[in-house]
Amino acid sequence: MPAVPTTCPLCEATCGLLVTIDDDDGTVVDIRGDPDDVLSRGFICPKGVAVKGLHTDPDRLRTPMVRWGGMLREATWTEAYEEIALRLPALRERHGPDCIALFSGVAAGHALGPLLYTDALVAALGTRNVFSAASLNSRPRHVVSGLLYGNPFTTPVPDIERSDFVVMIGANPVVSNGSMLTAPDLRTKLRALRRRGGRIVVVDPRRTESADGADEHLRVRPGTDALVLMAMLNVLLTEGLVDLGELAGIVDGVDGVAAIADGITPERVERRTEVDAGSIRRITREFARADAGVVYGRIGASTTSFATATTWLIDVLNILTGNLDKPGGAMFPQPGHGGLPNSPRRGVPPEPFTLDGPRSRVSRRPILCGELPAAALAEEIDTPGFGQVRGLITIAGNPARSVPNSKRLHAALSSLDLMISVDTYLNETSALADIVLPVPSILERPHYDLLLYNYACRNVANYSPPVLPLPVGMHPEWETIARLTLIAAGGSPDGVEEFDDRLAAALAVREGLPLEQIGEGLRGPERLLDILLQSGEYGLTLEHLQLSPNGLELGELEPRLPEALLTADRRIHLAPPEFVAEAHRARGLLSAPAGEGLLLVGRRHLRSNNSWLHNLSAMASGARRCTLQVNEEDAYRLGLRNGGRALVTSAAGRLVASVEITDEVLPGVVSLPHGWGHDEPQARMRVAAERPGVNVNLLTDDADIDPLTGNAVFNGVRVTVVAHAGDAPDEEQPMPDRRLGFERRRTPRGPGGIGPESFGPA
Ligand SMILES: Nc1nc2c(c(=O)[nH]1)N[C@H]1C(S)=C(S)[C@@H](COP(=O)(O)OP(=O)(O)OC[C@H]3O[C@@H](n4cnc5c(=O)[nH]c(N)nc54)[C@H](O)[C@@H]3O)O[C@H]1N2
Ligand SMILES: Nc1nc2c(c(=O)[nH]1)N[C@H]1C(S)=C(S)[C@@H](COP(=O)(O)OP(=O)(O)OC[C@H]3O[C@@H](n4cnc5c(=O)[nH]c(N)nc54)[C@H](O)[C@@H]3O)O[C@H]1N2
Ligand code: SF4
Ligand SMILES: [Mo]
Repeated sequence: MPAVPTTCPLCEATCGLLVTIDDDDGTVVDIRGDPDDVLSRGFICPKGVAVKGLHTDPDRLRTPMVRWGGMLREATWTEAYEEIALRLPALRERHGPDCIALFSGVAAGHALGPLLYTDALVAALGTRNVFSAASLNSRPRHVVSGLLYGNPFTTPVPDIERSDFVVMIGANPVVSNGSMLTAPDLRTKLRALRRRGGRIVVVDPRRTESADGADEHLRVRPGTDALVLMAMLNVLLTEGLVDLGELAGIVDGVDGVAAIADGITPERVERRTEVDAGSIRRITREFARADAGVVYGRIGASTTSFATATTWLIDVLNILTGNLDKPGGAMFPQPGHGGLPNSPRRGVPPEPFTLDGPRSRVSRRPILCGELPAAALAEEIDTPGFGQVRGLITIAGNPARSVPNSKRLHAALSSLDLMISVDTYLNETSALADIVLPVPSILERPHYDLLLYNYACRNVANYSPPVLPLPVGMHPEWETIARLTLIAAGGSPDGVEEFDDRLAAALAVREGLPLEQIGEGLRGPERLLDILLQSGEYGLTLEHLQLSPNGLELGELEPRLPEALLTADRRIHLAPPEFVAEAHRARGLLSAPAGEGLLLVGRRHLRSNNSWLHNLSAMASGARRCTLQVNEEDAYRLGLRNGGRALVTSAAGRLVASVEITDEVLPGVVSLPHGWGHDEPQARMRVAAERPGVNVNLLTDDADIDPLTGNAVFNGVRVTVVAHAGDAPDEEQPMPDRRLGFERRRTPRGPGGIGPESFGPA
């Protein structure tokens, strides 16, 4: 039986999979890690195996659905497009182009169709109401890169395989498998780092699986990291530890940064951050003296009220210790494809990044990277006036569960005149749509990680053709988006080939390539990819990648400064006034009262993928995961019982969750994972609905954003918790999650959950 290599698109690690197909009937026999994969070398996590379950899931959509008489019913593609052609242009005619909004979910960043065709759809819609998961996730990162390096997508990535000191702020890569850091099997990579004498410090209010494996864990008060980082900066500056190294010739503004840290000593921030001053001092010295160190921040750094200040200060620390653009520090990958603003070898350089662009209609939120903050989606729908959103297209997302203030958003989505979703499932969002268009399974489409190779710990390129042929009656996702584009442009959905030819020609022109140089016989995303590969740094073609089915090694990360800088003068201005102001705002935490109640933070689990793997029993079985973690001290004070229920209330809403008492969270902190709440009656995720869990975004607030970037705030949300009558239903009984750390520090309570998850090559 042939084993076909492909790439797992479920998280950011881009692991190679080997899919064994039955010769006789073409069914998937099994999936294991690909030992020859250029990046993952055989590593796979349980989600990679679950690609088979996703492929065979009977709930996965295989035909379009159209709402007729209030009910979503199976329809033909022709019927679905007729319905769209009838309603979309008419709606726009009536209310103007901005009345149709588009939301791209995170899965759109892991699939060639949406990655390469959504821009054309946006252009055809002519709307400014464009939203994506980026503003739930990484907008502060984009803004910091934009002002420091001249481009929002120029992202420094920890060079984890050569580093000897890593400070992780609000990241849990042992579970998430890395974010804005494409590096399969981070657990082994972090272990190797320690084995070669390096050190890992985790800064997190929860004792996470990554903290368990680290040398040190600083249990920070949620939302106060900027103070810890300013105190580190203060130590660097007052103890003469600043050493810009190679960066000395290209960095300005050190004085501006020094002013921010002035007087913010570790001792001064200790009470507010709950991080011991002695530890901050010692760790800063160790970090500064390390041969190659890196501070790395992810979701816990970029989704608090002070996300910009935190993200900026992370880069400042890397720069002031000379660790930016240095092997073992924070480096800029050079992917195999061009067309990227971070590698404008040919083609048109990007527009200069600015924060002075347009703002949203209702709350004057910043429009950045061409997008409004997702936290403004509900208000743009439910606030009347010129430019009000009346129609929405969602692609590969579940905003009804992933965007703050779900109650408001649910009401807003339900009030739309037209909603179209392109998705694998009838999830809690697409279930509200009028027309739902399905997409091929992961095994039925080609793959190349256009986005994630920007974050890869090694430069690689890996193209995977479809493992299985497209089934009869299924359309490739790029064609679906192309058809929506054609309708939005006022035409018929039939001219896909001609549209695609035009798109390819335009891309070739933009990338400065002669048309005759484009791979003969190619169409769709493969042709566009071929163009981007040719315009890339290594002059690759799709054919090169086809000859290397396990991927092509392009080498270790190399220093790229100053070439990679796209600031007007090719220098790094370390202290833009906007960031200085944000840091001043964070300094205000020192004098502000700590406030009442508890602070809510999130968490991720190995067998979840935001909101959409819960429909596979292999992913959803075992210990309950959607529990409210509460420290023993708080539980005692509040009269909460393990396995009992708690009413959690925030400024935005309330919910009842089952309680898990644990010392994993600090006193004063509670934690609920996101992506649960599979209780939408119209959804079709039957396995997920059996253990729905609760939707944490009923508690998060769309009014609470990181002000400079509009990014959503998911961590450090103020809540009150009181005991709620009754026990959690039997199947809701919480049990501690399995520990995935390097060493186990305690035995889990309860009967289950013992034994590490199966990691490593099968
Ligand atoms: N298994 C699995 N993998 C995933 C996903 C998934 O759902 N499941 N999702 C994918 C996606 S979309 C992303 S963006 C990445 C995210 O990847 P990560 O950022 O590595 O994952 P998180 O678990 O969100 O880690 C955030 C950490 O921040 C901590 N935290 C919360 N508030 C604060 C704070 O104020 N300060 C500090 N210092 N820490 C804080 C939380 O306790 C948590 O441990 O994971 C990706 N990978
Ligand atoms: N409270 C809280 N909320 C959060 C977070 C948090 O930490 N805490 N994290 C935030 C973050 S970092 C993110 S990225 C978002 C994620 O939230 P969203 O961006 O809304 O994405 P998902 O919930 O992962 O849902 C992805 C959907 O895409 C579908 N899908 C999968 N593959 C494809 C494909 O190839 N094509 C199409 N068309 N559809 C596909 C899946 O079936 C699923 O329904 O959530 C955010 N929300
Ligand atoms: S870590 Fe797991 S989910 Fe992520 S790419 Fe690898 S196999 Fe897929
Ligand atoms: Mo994300």
